[in-house]
Amino acid sequence: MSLPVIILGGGGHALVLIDALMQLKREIIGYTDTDSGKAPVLGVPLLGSDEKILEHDPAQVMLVNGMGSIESRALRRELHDLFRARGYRFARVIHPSAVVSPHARLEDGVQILAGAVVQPECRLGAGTIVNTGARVDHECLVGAHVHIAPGSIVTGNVRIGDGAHIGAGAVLVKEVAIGARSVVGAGAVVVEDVPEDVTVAGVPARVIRHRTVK
Ligand code: JB3
Repeated sequence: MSLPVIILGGGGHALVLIDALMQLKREIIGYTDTDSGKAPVLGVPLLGSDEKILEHDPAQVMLVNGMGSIESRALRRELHDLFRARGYRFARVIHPSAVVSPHARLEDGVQILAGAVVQPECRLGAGTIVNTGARVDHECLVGAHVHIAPGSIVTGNVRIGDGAHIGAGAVLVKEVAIGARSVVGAGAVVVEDVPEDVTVAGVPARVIRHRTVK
């Protein structure tokens, strides 16, 4: 029997997660948000701020991290670590239309959304998002809190470091490595390794910025 869930955040990413959880018939207690004036999301009520979670026994609920955007990537990881340290667990969310190999390994809190594909012998770290229609092909090693945005294609034997962002519609050719926290711009085609903490864009992808914000 799956435990009921609480969603952190009530924005666009949370909306998509709530829709998936409803299709999975998962009981949703509510969502938390820093904005106290938010309306219910698909009928799911706002519980209040994140402190409200502490009123629930960590053995009786699971959390779902609704922080999605590039601006809140660090916050997504911070909230995950904060609540894990307090004994809460993050549920995996796998949309019923996603295709996930039984030979893929998914850590806690991985989110695989509508129409996404994850092929065998992939490893996805804690909290990683494979967003709508994205594909992760065979034997990819993906770190924690990576966002693989809608429609992107990660081909075989690719490695992606913690906290990286793969923009919508990007293509990573086989065996490339993306450094931790780096950003691949939407529509880029990555044909060679990308270091840590940079932004790349274009076809073929080139470094356009060195990132200072982690
Ligand atoms: O690209 C796609 C398909 N989706 C994007 C997603 C991955 O990222 C989407 O288009 C957005 O760009 C983004 O969605 P996200 O992260 O839901 O962003 P936004 O719609 O701005 O909602 C963030 C919500 O989190 C807002 O309601 C904030 O008030 C709330 N928030 C901010 N800080 C917080 C906190 N909520 C909680 N519980 N705790 C916080 O510390």
